[in-house]
Amino acid sequence: IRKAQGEFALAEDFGFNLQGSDPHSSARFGELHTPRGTVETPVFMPVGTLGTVKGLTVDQVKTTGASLILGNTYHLALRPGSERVERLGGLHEFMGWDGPILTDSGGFQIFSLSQCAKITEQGATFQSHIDGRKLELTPEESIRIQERLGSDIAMVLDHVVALPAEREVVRDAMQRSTRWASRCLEVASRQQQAKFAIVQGGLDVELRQESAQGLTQLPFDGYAVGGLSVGEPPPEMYRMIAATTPFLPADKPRYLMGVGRPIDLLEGIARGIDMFDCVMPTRNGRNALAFTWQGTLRMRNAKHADDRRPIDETCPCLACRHSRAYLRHLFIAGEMLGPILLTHHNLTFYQQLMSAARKHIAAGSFGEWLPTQRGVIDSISQ
Ligand code: PRF
Ligand code: ZN
Repeated sequence: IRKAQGEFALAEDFGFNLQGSDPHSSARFGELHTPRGTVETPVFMPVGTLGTVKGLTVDQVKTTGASLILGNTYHLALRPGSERVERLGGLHEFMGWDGPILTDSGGFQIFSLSQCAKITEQGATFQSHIDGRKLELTPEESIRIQERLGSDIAMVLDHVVALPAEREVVRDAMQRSTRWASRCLEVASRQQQAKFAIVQGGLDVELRQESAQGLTQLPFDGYAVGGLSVGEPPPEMYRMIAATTPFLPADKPRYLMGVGRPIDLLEGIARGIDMFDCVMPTRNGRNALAFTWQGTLRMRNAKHADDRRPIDETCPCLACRHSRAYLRHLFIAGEMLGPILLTHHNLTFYQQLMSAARKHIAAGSFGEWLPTQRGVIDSISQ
């Protein structure tokens, strides 16, 4: 058992092997071992909030190159319910994905989705965004839900505050998040499931460091940086990442939650981040925005109407078997294949971006490569 003799133990069959780092930045590459397979890092996790990466079959998700996906405690607990998922064999069996899954704890979703959430020391009370039911989520219950879902990596319940906020409010939420993280570890009973803590502390370097120092006293399998990409300017976010990662153990994976644009992933990697998730490739794909190495393309734009070229000549995705003209037509006609194909393209692009980053780190050229991407992959392509 996890807590033999009142002690905590790290998860079984879980480990992180650092394989190398870049001489000119804090970028690293490695392997994350999970009971359901090995993940090469830096890694991007497609978001599968409700037990589906919206629009794609699990086989299609695999063909984008994705190895690890994200699910959400908050959404799955509301619908279809974690007991039901458990009875049906767990989340992997339920959705048909046999690779590793990371589940988020619900902390951020309560903060961003539910009306009039109230936080006490015990936990969060909030209204369901589906039917308005009043619900409570404690750190212990979040872990029990994630254990029933059977994910490979569970996140602790954290208290995320809207920014800007008074320093005392940010400090209070950060310190509560640390106490909650400790309570999460105390109830954890599934030894095959890794547990990750989440650093909070707003845009305050000292609070970020206090958070990291508190959480790293506890035996977590990995550490996330939370509370960022909530509307602050990107340079502020980069500054917070750079202020936090030096206080996290080098031999544990580091996960930047809910980030971001392609350039944000590269800037995160340069500051020592190993894992990312974001709805950007999927949500923007459904909304006709394509990511490319030359920047973004708006596929509804009339300029594509007669363009026989694919989005990207070298992209192996399902969308790039078709012309820009055809993809534009699908969106203009409101056909569901448009969002499906563009989701596949964007996820494929994000995976290729991570693959290129790993190659450059391994070759020691990441620090030189990153500046060549600034202002290019984050531009509006002509
Ligand atoms: N906490 C949790 N999930 C998250 C975040 C967080 O701070 C973020 C912040 N961008 C995204 N997802 N639990
Ligand atoms: Zn493509």
